[in-house]
Amino acid sequence: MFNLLKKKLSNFVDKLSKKAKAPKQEKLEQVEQAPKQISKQVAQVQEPRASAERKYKKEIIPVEKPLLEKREIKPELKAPSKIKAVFRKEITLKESDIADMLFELELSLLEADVNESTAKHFCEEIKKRLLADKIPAKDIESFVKKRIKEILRELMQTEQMDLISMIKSSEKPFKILFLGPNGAGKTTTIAKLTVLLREQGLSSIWAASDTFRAASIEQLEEHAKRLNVRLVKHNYGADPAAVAFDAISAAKNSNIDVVMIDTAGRQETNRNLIEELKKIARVADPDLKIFVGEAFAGKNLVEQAKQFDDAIGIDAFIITKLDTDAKGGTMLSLLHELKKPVVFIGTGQAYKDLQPFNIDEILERII
Ligand SMILES: Nc1nc2c(ncn2[C@@H]2O[C@H](COP(=O)(O)OP(=O)(O)O)[C@@H](O)[C@H]2O)c(=O)[nH]1
Ligand SMILES: [Mg+2]
Repeated sequence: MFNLLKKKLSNFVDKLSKKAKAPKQEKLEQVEQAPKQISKQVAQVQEPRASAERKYKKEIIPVEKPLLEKREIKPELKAPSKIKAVFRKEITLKESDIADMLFELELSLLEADVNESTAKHFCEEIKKRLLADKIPAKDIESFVKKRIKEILRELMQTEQMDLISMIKSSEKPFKILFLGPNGAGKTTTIAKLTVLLREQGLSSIWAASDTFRAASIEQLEEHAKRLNVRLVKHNYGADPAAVAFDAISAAKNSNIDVVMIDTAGRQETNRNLIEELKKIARVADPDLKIFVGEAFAGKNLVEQAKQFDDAIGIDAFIITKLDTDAKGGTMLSLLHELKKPVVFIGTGQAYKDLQPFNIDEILERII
């Protein structure tokens, strides 16, 4: 009886709170959820393999915290160092004091998707520098932790890139070519970046230069409709470079600030794709070539980014899907091996989910 009453009451409260929701709020939510819905619709029409891939990716459930616990990273002082620490203000560490700690550090880097060669290099460098450090005897643990982060930050340092001032100070139109594997988030990122630039008073036009993948043009068209952005498109199978060329001409004629060129990717890089992208780059002569990759793609992504860089040249990265359980170590490998700035990170499927990159937040997830 009591349970029945409780259930009725909760249904009633539910109904009330639904009614009370302001219509404006609902509209806002609809717009914010748009990329998610569009991707859903697109997935339904895409070829079976692609939608199977998509389904697999959707099953990666976003979590608040990383799934793996952080490993304990602290030096284990052996007897001689311990004795020294009692009598001196500063001590130097011995290799045996930090061997276990470096092992744990290497494991946590690997678990966070940092690739093997980068993880090894980081640990070697940290070892070299820690052994040379004079460490305050009272504060060994916190000093070492701080120092490790400092060294990592330094090893991954790239030049800063302020995309907005770069666009504002360049000749119009500013042309951005988006590159990267299939499903990495290029199309969604274009929509997100358009919203972000619009807030800065910058207008955009899109080139639907992914003429390869089923439903890619419709996906971009849906976003264009919702965001009221001009889109230049040809048919499937058309020359992607010609689409880019037309979008640039349209931007010049209409005094539009930015041209964003969406391109096709493949899971595996192949010659045709590289040749196609090279041609787009030749014809469009972009001011910026952004490689879009997923945070959990790991080693493959670094290899693919290197191939793209060799063939076409990459200026910057946008790393997506940091809202999933990915710790973001892929980014450390990319930064270290390719030395290009990360201009933004993707943190969800809504238009607002594009944020500036902060290396400390990523390091905080890992160590
Ligand atoms: N969770 C999450 N999903 C994203 C993010 N960026 C893109 N996606 C999703 O990833 C899927 C593929 O994106 P899409 O833009 O079509 O990739 P493209 O093939 O590189 O153009 C879509 O379902 C997007 O909604 C992100 O930052 N977080
Ligand atoms: Mg796409």
